[in-house]
Amino acid sequence: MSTKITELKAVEILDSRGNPTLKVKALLANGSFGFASVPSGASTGVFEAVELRDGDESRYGGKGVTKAVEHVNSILNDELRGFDAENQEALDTKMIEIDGTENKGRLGANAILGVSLAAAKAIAWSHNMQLYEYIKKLTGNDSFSFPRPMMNIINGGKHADSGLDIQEFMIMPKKQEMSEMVRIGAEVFHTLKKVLQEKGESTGVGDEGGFAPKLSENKEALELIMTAIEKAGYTPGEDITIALDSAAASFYNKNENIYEMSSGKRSTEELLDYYSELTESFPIISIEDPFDENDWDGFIMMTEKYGDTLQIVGDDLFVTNPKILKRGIEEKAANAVLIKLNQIGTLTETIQTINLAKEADFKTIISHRSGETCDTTIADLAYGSAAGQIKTGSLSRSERISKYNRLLEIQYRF
Ligand code: 2PG
Ligand code: MG
Repeated sequence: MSTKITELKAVEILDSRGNPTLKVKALLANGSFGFASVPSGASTGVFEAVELRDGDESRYGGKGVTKAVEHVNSILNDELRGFDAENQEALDTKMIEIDGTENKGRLGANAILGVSLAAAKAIAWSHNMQLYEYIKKLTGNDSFSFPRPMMNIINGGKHADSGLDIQEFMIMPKKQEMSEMVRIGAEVFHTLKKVLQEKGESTGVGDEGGFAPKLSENKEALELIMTAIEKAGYTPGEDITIALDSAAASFYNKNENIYEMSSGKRSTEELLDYYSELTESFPIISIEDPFDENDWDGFIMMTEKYGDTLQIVGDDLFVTNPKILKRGIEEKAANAVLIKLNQIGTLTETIQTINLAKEADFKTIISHRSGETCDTTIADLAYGSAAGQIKTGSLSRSERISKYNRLLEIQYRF
């Protein structure tokens, strides 16, 4: 039976922050279909593909996505009806051509990504494959692997009003089995809640489900996490290591070329010293976006100095864009890349970036956005592409847990 597209349909739904996003359905001639919901960031990189929003202040404060929905239901549905979805690369290339811009700004990367993923899921179903099996085939990989998670248990930056400059304080349990890592993460999360309660701190959570206590210094957050790890019965550094996402663009003053933190202003060099202090005091193995995305010198300096022992991750820096990553590889501006489907807007380009990174011995981390739905595509992407790591939030809120649960289902062959 044919795998030609018979219908593409999008609707406007809400994400985990209560903001509109798209859910897309792709229907094939053989009766198979796939659904995909599109995530949305808050600390977005300047060079990300365009997330098309209506800008009509009378609906959702301008955040509606009816234009992007309409682009799926009219332009993409008309142009792609009869197109064989079997060839993911041809489909994604065709959408890029129809859009006609460098940054997917006409149709919207949110519209294009929704179709790209819904079609991939429909094809996987057509072949009676799990999505991760299909993704493995697309990546040309020869094995699956469970990702080591980065679990964001204290939220700062643009994801909470905790007052912390660093956006994400993450724990990384060290175990072979996914279910063990999820269990350890949940145990530490619950212990941290008790630690915060005992100190009279808030246990409300931020956008990614981590706690958002009002703290003034990043070190305080790290100390609380160390206490929670120990109280939960684990040894920091041995059983669990720490990863940070500074999302430094959010505290960078472009005009003065200075990082404005709650503990004072820092130049690039001073910020680098601050990170070195943190890594000496805590078992930190990974720092994401330690500098602003335009501060390439900072990234290069850090990679040269600490790249042998520390994972330095480009998120806003590379925006999952193979062209920008290529520059990063040539200039040795990091040694790892964060992978977000909606930063680039198609499955094909996302896979190109993953493969490019792997060829250059860069580590890859598949990531959620701070605005999510319960769509679990990234769990399959992490396992099927053997990316090595996944960043999908804390151990609370269903839009975060859904990805961990999907990985558990994969482990249990459920
Ligand atoms: C990040 C992400 C996800 P956002 O900076 O890595 O944690 O945040 O989706 O807001 O860009
Ligand atoms: Mg980031």
